[in-house]
Amino acid sequence: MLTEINFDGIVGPSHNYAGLSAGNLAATAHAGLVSHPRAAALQGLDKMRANLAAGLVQGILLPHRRPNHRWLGALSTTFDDASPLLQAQAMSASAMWAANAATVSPAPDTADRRCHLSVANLMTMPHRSHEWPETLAQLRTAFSNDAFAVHGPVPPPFGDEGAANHMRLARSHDAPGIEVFVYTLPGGRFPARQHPQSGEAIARAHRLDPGRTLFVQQSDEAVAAGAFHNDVVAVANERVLFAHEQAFVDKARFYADLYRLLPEVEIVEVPASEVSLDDAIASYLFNAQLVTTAAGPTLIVPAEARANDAVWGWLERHRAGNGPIRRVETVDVSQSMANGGGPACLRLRVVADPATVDSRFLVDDGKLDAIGEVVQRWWPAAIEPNALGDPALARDIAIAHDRLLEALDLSGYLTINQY
Ligand code: SUG
Repeated sequence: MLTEINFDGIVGPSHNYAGLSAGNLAATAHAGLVSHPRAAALQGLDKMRANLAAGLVQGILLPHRRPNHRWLGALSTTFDDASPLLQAQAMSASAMWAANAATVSPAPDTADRRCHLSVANLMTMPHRSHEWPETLAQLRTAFSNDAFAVHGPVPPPFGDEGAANHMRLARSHDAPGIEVFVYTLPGGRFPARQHPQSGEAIARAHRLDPGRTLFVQQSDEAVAAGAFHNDVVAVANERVLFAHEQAFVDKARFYADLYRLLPEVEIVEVPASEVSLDDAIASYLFNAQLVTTAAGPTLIVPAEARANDAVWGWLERHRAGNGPIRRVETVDVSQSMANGGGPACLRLRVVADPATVDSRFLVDDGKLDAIGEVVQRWWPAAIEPNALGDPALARDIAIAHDRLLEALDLSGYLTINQY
């Protein structure tokens, strides 16, 4: 049976605050702070436990091997000889934000009725541009069943940041959907990471019906205010679109297209007069997991949303007014939030039959406990910003990674060498 599975990225042992993502205001503001990889990974595991308790099917994606010696080799250097910036880029734990791993089109939307996944090239940010080969290896392992088609990345210079800029609306997860590709255009204050050509290429690769596929431009003011991905200002689930008033350039046309293609759509728009773009971005109200549970549509927001009076007030009024979002849950992912990654960034949604997924990538409470034990034992408690180039730290991180893969019986998964 087709169901939504959330695959969360396990926070890797090298989690740090190097301030590498221009336009990501949280990451820039926290550059140089001491990070806490162990706490970060445990926060992520607790979020997954809460999802399991809510009756959701939960999967994982693995942290990547760090430092990335292959990438440094392709740049004709080594970890010891590299500049501090290259060392930080090679050490990045940014693969934890699984929403940037790939774009996913579930089987009911595709001409061949397979679930298609395209790995994201993440080419705009150097520290993320070397994620895709290892992500692709994981996707090819997790989704090797014929029910899936896994694609390589869109070639540069077309930037693609995966599901963070893609939304799907449908009567129910297992019904044919409307797929929405949100893009940004260059020329603004911050880099435009999602180019329109990427979404167009992915829609072709996934064999989507052009009549049920929309391409929508994110507003420049949202990018300028720090919405470096669409999922910072909008999220969709089944019939519900939850978005900030200023998220899109031409919302009238977008909404009209949605009403035409999916008459039962419910658009929940938050007006700027009630929650400013700045409040929305600082609190990550929209970087929530909007999920279907027995209690109805549930919004899983970061604790920062509760701490913001304008945001929490809006959510309370929405619930009191019987709006489509029936429940709001908060989670503590503060270690990830400080790098600009909320609950939605940490997960990749895949609508599929869980029986067709490699079971090593699916978790229950027992497996989360086992992962927690590895994290407690092997993940560094803290990383000082100036320790990122320390060879002893690099060694410890590699050992921690080995221990996790052993615990999950995934030591042998293939890494694709694209260099
Ligand atoms: O790409 N942060 C990530 C955050 C990604 C959030 N994902 C979604 N919105 N779906 C990024 O900007 C910070 C790393 C650093 O600066 O060291 C970072 O890469």
